[in-house]
Amino acid sequence: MEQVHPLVSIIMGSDSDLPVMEEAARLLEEMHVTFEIKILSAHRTPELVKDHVSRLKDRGVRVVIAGAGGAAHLPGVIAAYTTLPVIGVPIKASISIDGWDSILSILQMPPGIPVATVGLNAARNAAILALQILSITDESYAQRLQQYRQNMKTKVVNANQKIKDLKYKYLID
Ligand code: RP5
Repeated sequence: MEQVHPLVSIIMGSDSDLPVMEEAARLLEEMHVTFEIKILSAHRTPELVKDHVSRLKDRGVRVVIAGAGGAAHLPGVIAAYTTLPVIGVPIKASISIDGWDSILSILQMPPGIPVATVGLNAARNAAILALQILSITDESYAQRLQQYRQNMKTKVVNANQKIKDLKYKYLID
């Protein structure tokens, strides 16, 4: 591993978000991307958020993935303290109104401080997007993404074979 610093910072509002956000960590691990994981809350530890996020760029971090549930202001607050791209993951927390509170508070940032928002609980997509951003300057990540896509393609092709194996009498192929 070349980098000794994290390229991606994964931040979430509570340890209750971890089961969802671990999907991002697993993908980054699989793709050999260095990362850190921090639990920081925009309303419970606001000064820690400011302190951590304002140092990210100098520490070599290139992309932030931020997940939160409920009235999820954490990704927006992080975006306010850095010019690094922030990818927001809305999380369906236990207090959630079906996830909509989180989706809308991350997605509907007022003009000027955007958060690139993925789908509900879609932490893996956030990690893929982070990898795509990193691959602008490092072709090796693009190659790993191509392999990842190739693996997905193989799975779909194999799934079609399973349908053929069902051997319906009236199925026209
Ligand atoms: C948010 O409130 C967190 O991101 C979490 O999704 C939600 C609930 O937090 P806990 O009460 O489980 O700590 O700040």
